[in-house]
Amino acid sequence: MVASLETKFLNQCYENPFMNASGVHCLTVEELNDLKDSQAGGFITKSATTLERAGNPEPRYFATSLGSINSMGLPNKGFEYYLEYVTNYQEKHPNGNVPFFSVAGMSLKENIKLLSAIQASAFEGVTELNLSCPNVPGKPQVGYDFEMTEETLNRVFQFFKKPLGVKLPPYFDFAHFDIMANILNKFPLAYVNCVNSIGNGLYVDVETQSVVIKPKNGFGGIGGDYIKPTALANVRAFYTRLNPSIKVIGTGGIKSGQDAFEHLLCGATMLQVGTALYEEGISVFERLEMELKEIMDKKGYKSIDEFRGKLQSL
Ligand code: RRO
Repeated sequence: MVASLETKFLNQCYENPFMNASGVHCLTVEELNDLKDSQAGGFITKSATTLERAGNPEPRYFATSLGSINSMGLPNKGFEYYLEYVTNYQEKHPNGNVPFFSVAGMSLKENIKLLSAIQASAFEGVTELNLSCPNVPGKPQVGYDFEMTEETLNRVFQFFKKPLGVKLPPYFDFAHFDIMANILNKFPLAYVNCVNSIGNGLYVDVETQSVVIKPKNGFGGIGGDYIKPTALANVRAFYTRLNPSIKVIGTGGIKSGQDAFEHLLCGATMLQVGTALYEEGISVFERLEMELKEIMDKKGYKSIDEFRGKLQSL
């Protein structure tokens, strides 16, 4: 195979565009080290809140034949745990790609506090602000509140000078793509990550006539095959609307080289894998790379840059 998957993202060079999606295989130092030792090009931590959280009651993740439903409820080891991991990593690998650091405050005030602490820290890597957690009872997603999104970014960019991306929920209407892109284009964002899970779906087990996860009477975020067309639409919609300086990370329904190729064609630069990583384990990255290279070889592409974003219209 001759194709190279090398990917430049924010002045860093990654061997390939694949990463875990935040939340999958990244809760503990052990899991993060598994990702470090895997074939993934990069990796990201579980979204952190100020204090450790146990998350929602179990069962809180369920795999179906077409994907997954989850209502984890933001379980995480707390901000300091992950800050220590990423800053230690940076010290030990001065020329390496440090992990992305995901944060998800439960309020504007908490987001400001978390990002201020990152700004004041030695961490030089990429921070992802999660504006789209669908699973905390009583806390609507910031990404669906346009005024709150703009206010948040206004406040954040008054002091935050390090590379910052946002994790967005899926949008379903051209009016919403336009409104959101107009807001995002006002800020020096490094990237947007499209998409988080489709919020508040419901899976029914006919056998037991029951829901399959315990929190929120079975409602939860949908991932996997179900969401690929929505993810591709969001990648494409933002790729074609955002300033070229704002990159797009594609997340949603990537479980084969073809899925990855489709996301890249729509304009994604990095690719994150959620449900498929959960189901297959970290060996998924090796398979995805092989499959993507095979497709590129067949089509005669030697690098991703030759086809990224070049989706044809009819
Ligand atoms: O922890 C979760 O329940 C969760 C989060 Br923070 C998120 O951003 N997306 C998701 O599907 N689950």
